[in-house]
Amino acid sequence: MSDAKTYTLQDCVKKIEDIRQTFASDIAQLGGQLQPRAVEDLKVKFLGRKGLVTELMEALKSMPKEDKPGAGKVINELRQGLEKELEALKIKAEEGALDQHLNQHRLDVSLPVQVRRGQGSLHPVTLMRRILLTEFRRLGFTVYDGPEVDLDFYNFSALNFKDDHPARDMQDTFFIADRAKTILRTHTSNIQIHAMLHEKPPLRIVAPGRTYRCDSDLTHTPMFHQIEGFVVDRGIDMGDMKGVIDRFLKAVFGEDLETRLRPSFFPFVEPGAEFDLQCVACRGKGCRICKQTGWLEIGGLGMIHPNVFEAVGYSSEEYTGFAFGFGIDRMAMLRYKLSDLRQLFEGQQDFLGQFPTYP
Ligand code: 2U9
Repeated sequence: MSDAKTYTLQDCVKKIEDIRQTFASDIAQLGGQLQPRAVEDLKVKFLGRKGLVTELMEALKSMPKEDKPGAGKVINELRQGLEKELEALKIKAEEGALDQHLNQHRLDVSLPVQVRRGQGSLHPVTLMRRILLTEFRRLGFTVYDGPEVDLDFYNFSALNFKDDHPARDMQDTFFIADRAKTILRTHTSNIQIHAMLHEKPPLRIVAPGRTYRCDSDLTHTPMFHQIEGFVVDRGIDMGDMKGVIDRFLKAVFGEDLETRLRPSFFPFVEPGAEFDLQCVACRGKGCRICKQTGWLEIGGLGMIHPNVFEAVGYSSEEYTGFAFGFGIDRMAMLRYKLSDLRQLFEGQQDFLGQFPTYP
């Protein structure tokens, strides 16, 4: 809220009225055709992390002390009211969707049985992972796996995340109940820490897998897939890093596409950068997919931080290395021209059946 200083109980009540009206008109706009996804989108708009009610709760902090209890109470009532209404709408939408499905797929139990064994197909994320791994194996990388439930040390401390780093916050990381040091990994870097502790350089490793963050909206799912890789040896430099990224992106998306690096920060690398690929849809001309920039943001990379080497007992005087990471889901969306990330996790046969049986 830009006018946070002058925000009073009266403003708050007025804002609540506005939110209620917006909510009512959003529902009216949905009309009779209520879809579960539309209800989910409404939930994000009003109760999500950046939602209208959440924003109002934030404004509470800057209100005069005497107004806070009253405002807190009415905002809470609003939130509980919306939660209840959204829950009821969700049930209604799901029932509607089920009725619609049953109407479209009427089953005549008197028909003779048809034995139809579908051939099956691979999930787009599996296809994308296999394509990526094929290219990385060609470049001499070995594929490693590791635990999805792991200790803080392998996911954070060994990767140079300080104790108060925001990524450790409850909002980002799923903690396993009663065991604060046990978490669902937030990236696949933990695999590489395990690998470094078991092996000696030279290393050329890729680590694909499921990762978990406490995040859910149109472009984030609580579980997503990442692939990370790294090379550790004597004399590895940024030229090696740029070469590997450029080679594998060209091999996967097309030899005519350029790649570029932009400086960025990650605790486990120094220097760090993000890497972009020329837009696969418009080949760099500028379109809706690349937001007219001609470039797509793909992932991050950098030279492995000396503190990471120290944490696993490698000499940072003797060895250098580079590491990179990116999302497999996003890459699958680009490759298969998918518009909605959530389709990847809904298990709808109509959607999944469109993909091939091998890459
Ligand atoms: C070790 C040391 C360094 C892996 C890296 C990134 C940069 C990165 C994100 C991009 C989008 C993941 O899918 S995403 O959210 N990753 O930007 N990852 S360097 O660095 C490592 C890994 C392991 C031992």
